[in-house]
Amino acid sequence: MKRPFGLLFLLCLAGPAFAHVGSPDVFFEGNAGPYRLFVTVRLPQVIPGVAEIEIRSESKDVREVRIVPLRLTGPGSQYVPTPDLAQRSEQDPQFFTGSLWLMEGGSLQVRVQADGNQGKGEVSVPVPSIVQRVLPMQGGLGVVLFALMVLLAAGVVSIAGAAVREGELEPGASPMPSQVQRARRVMAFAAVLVAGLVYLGGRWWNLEARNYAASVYKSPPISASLEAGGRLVLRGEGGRVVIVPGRVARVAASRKLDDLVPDHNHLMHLFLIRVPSMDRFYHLHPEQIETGAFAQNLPAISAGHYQIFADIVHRSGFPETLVGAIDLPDVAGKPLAGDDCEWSGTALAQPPEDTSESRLTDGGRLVWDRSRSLHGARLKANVPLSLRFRVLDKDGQPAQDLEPYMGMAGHAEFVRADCAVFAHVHPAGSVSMAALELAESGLLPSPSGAGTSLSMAAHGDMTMPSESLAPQVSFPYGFPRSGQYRIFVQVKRAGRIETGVFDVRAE
Ligand SMILES: [Cu+2]
Repeated sequence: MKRPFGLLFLLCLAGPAFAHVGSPDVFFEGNAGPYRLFVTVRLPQVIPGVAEIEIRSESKDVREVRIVPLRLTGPGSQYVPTPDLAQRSEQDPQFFTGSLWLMEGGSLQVRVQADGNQGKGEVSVPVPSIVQRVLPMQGGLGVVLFALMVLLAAGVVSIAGAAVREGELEPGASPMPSQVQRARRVMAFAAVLVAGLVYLGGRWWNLEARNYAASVYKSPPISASLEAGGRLVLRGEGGRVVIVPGRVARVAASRKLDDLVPDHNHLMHLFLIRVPSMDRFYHLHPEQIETGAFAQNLPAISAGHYQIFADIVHRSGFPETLVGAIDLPDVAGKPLAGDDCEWSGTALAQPPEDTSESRLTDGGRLVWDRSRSLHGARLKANVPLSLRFRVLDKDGQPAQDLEPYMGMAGHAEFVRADCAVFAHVHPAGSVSMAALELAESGLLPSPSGAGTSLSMAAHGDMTMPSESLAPQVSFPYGFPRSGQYRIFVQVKRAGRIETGVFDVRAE
């Protein structure tokens, strides 16, 4: 009976979770009608599982918040179930929390409805739902279940024996030796039957466990090769996502990248980072040359080992980051064009040093308002933050020439020193902008016309690129785990794309 005992345990087979890369929680800042909300969605490790939702209202006039999960696109996305009431904190009336069951993987959204003195408002936060790992069975539960199984098996065998031996006896009579004999044979048969059932049950359990383990999301790989003339060719596949976990987890067959939609103007955002020093950084936008294949004429690049992160978004609104690496020689390259940009500078300091200022090419500076971002002096992992950066011109004055870069006030990439975390974040948060557009298209416009979530200040006003933006940009994000991070913050000033770089340790 040792084997069935072992069968009762699900092994912890998988490593950490990936959605950007190693950063599965969703951070969002936007407007629900008249109310500005900061929404954090902490994803469960397993699906089905419970997501924890935290909502902070900027103003005091939100009385009630309701939340509900539903699909982002396709069947089910139009029919909104009855939302749950979020709990309002007693100590902090601007803070609301709630738990939501996520029943399936794939591209979901969390609808947030706020009600208060200024009427109702609604916003929708896209949530890529993935299986992060297989949870092991708790030891105590395993022992209890094993004991119950032994009791049940022994009970079945002894009941079968007793039925044959004593079922037809008159009260007070003893069983005949022939009945005892028959009972023994029946008990032996029942024992074999029960053992067979336990064995088959174990097989079924293991199959389920294996299927589930196969649905654990891993960042899909991308391979890169350098062709003559400095042309980089990339080939990738999508990751596997459980669509409907049930008796047997169904894993989506969408391994092909044949359903991509542009995310802030481009099908792919490609990041090349020289590692381990992180002293070279390129944000490029390759063209699709065939299904799953992209090509990019490289700018001048100095030789080294480069980490590749490539952001894409599927038609369903499900974002993925493809991960790879390539050793590059010195590439003469072509001049940068369009939205492409590069940065080169100092290597990551060892031991790690925090920085809060970064020089820009024209002598201006990007300054991280750390006092606003940090709770206390130290930056803690897993705490939702609004990281705010001020843009100063070369005279130290707030820059007046900030303009939208790919439709937004800024773009930030958070990279852990070992590349185990990569997140491409915007003023609206860690959500994919293409998914956010899908989420908003499902919302009814508010009567005032000011209803949808994207404030133009946060988003950057695409209709008036000539008008300059406020000289600051903020990013809602939480460092998913402790470690040394480099943050690349990108803004556009007077037609020039500028990158500021910040180093920080999260604890
Ligand atoms: Cu971006």
